[in-house]
Amino acid sequence: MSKSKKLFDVAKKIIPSGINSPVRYFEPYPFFVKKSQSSWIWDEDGNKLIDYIGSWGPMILGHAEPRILKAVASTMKHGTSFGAPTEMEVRMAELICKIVPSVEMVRMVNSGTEATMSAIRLARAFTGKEKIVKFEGCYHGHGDSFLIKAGSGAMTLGVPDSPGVPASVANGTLTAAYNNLESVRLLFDRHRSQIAAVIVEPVVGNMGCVPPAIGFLEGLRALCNQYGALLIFDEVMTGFRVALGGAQQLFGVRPDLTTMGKIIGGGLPVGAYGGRKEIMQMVAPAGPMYQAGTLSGNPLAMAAGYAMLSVLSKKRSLYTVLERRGKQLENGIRENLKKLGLDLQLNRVGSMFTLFFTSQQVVDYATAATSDRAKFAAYFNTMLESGIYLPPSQFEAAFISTAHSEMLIEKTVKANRNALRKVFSSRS
Ligand code: KE4
Repeated sequence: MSKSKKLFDVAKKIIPSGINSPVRYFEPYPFFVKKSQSSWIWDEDGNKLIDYIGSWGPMILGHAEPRILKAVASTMKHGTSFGAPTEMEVRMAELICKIVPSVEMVRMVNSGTEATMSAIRLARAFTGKEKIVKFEGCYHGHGDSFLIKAGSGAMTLGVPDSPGVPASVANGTLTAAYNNLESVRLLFDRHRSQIAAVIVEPVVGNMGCVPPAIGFLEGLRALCNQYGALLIFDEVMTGFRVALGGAQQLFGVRPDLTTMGKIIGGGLPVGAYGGRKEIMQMVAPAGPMYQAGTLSGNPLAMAAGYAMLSVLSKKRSLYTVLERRGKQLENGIRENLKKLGLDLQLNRVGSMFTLFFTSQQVVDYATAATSDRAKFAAYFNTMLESGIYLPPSQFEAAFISTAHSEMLIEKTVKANRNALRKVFSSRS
């Protein structure tokens, strides 16, 4: 029996499904990771895999990046947590405000979920209104207000509306269709003075990768201005990923608040929310809106995050490399689809991508949901057997890092061709 299987058999008795986050699960059981380096991870049985998950986004520079490891190692000698302010928190806030176009003031938290929960509480406090608009298939963490037609693991498991969320909370969340401004306009017409904020993944990762249609983000900005609602860009995944300044830099649309996570922590638990100073000044103790956290701004997390953002901000050419690798992978997969006569959909924005097993162009939840999950599962397992680790769910984005060389991308393209041939050869 494999070591991963042995670990899984113990784990599933004492941890729900044996894993600490649903998206990590796949049949018959997930492998357990022993170590990582660059674009590689090794499981407990010595299998070496090219990793396109990268901890679900943070590992944009690859695993065990020396400058990040050094920053954490040198920091931990002086202690691991103080619960009091440190210089590194100031330097981190300065760097975030310098990098992210719309952020004038920022508060550190410990996860993307904390960031989005805090951002909507702040929007409600600032506007005095109660309802929020989210988009079907978008995922903003597991806060009660967001588990309404949610994406990511909730969509994968078929529980987009989780039990345990009180109706009183669910009623405060209105849902619209992504890339459909008319569906948002209708909600504003009906609930005009009650909507505090629209929260959106400016490039969706949690239905799989879905880019914004031309004019969509600009349209949301205009509607929020018209009706006095705040526009919140959830850049937990896109922040520092699709551009150094995130999707708001890439598409030139300024939200009122931005939520951040993943890359910002360099692999350690960090989230953040920030935006216009007049809004952020409402956050306690400067203002009345309460939000707190024992480990917010933790020294080790700040050291890792600051090292990560410093590397990204000092070497902007890294984004050119990410785009080049993404284009190489896209061209290779499109060539495979053409040669095999397959009508599948590849969506990519920079180093985020998803191959959808459907012939429909994927622009929202409804079109993403037309994907053939059984075929995707067969593809995922075949790629895994070839040493390529992709997200186990059709409704997740995969990620390229700067550590993914041209040679590794070429190897991935070859594995993609063989996997597609195998999955569709049994077409009967
Ligand atoms: P966390 O609480 O997992 O740090 O962040 C929540 C979150 C918020 N907003 C966006 C756009 C996100 O993508 C996420 C988390 N993404 C998932 C992957 N789809 C994290 C992986 C997991 O749930 O284990």
